[in-house]
Amino acid sequence: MSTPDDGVLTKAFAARYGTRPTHLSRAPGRVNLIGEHTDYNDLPVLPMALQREVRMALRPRDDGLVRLANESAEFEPVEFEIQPGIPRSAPGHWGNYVKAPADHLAAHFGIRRGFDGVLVSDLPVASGLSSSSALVNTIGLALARLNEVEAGPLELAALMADAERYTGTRGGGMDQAISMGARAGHAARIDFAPLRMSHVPVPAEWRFVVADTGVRAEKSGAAQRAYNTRREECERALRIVGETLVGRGELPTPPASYPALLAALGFDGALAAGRDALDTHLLKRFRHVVTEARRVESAVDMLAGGDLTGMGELMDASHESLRTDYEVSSPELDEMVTLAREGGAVGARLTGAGFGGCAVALAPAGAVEEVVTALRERYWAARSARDASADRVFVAAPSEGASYRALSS
Ligand code: NG1
Repeated sequence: MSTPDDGVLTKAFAARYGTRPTHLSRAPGRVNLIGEHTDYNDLPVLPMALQREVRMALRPRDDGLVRLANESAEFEPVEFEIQPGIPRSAPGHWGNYVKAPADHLAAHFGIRRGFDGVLVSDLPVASGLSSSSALVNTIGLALARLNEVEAGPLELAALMADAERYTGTRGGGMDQAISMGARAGHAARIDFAPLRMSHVPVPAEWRFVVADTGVRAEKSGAAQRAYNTRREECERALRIVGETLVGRGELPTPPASYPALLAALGFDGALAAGRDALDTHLLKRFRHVVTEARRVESAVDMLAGGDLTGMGELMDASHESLRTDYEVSSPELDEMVTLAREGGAVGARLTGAGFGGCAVALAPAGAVEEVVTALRERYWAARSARDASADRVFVAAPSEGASYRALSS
């Protein structure tokens, strides 16, 4: 049976292509609860999928053409032929997120069959809620299924993380993994290299509030450069710490990854080695990454044990570390986090890469309305009424990962 959403999409599809769509592909956005800028260092994260998502009605074609229209007038239709080495659209063009999975699946699985599609999304763009990975997953899942590529959710998620790098951001794999593999009612601890996922139920009386600052952190501009720079700094810090440890005879060979360093030295040993080996700037980046990984481990215990206050404290500490050591917060994110706490949240932090986008706050069910009202009235009422729509601040529902299914005719 079609949901009302499917009905709208089916109509739009028929109006554009003069026939009915046969399938629906969808993938949710995510909010990361804790573990920021750890994924590309192969250290764990703790996100959950959102009730907001990208949905696409489609009909497979017999040739290799992809034709895709976006219900939002902001995004012009895209059309291209599936092949390895698909020419890119201009930097920042949404078509690159459609071409990315097609290019990657063509190169690795030789897929050749395209589709006609119409797509809608209720995820805000460039807000740290992974609208880009939800789009990549929606397209990638559809292309994999209609070309009969045999890959389970985790394998597909890893492929999509590689695919998204086509767009120019050297991202980690968190977003694609949670969007592809999430379980309703659960957050997930995700580990990398190799990708692993373990589902943790979200206590029934906990509420995560997502609040958009309205400041876009475009992954094609300055935010992309700042993100890629952070990643290089982390690699450099690891290399210097490793070489210093080897030079002193404390390790036989430099650790190849952050998990290897932590396995050899533990959290405190790694922090001490960083203090000895790094200059002030690199030490800040290194300290954030190592302490954030430790916070993720504790947060999994807090979630599993229902320790709301403990989880709130970890979220506060994460924000502080992102603000002062990793330097990816902004005045608007800091304001949102402060207002959330003043409104009754037990903890709050920026979520996603930072530089703008959203904050996430934790509150007990009984206090959540006050937190939401505080953020709407104290943050958004101070700004233009046009921007202050109710969906700028919403309560996240831990949702199911991506799916692909036939539409009833
Ligand atoms: P956002 O801000 O949602 O695009 C980015 C990366 C993640 C992760 C976070 C920081 C992509 C697609 N996503 O998320 O992998 O590194 O920043 O924790 O690059």
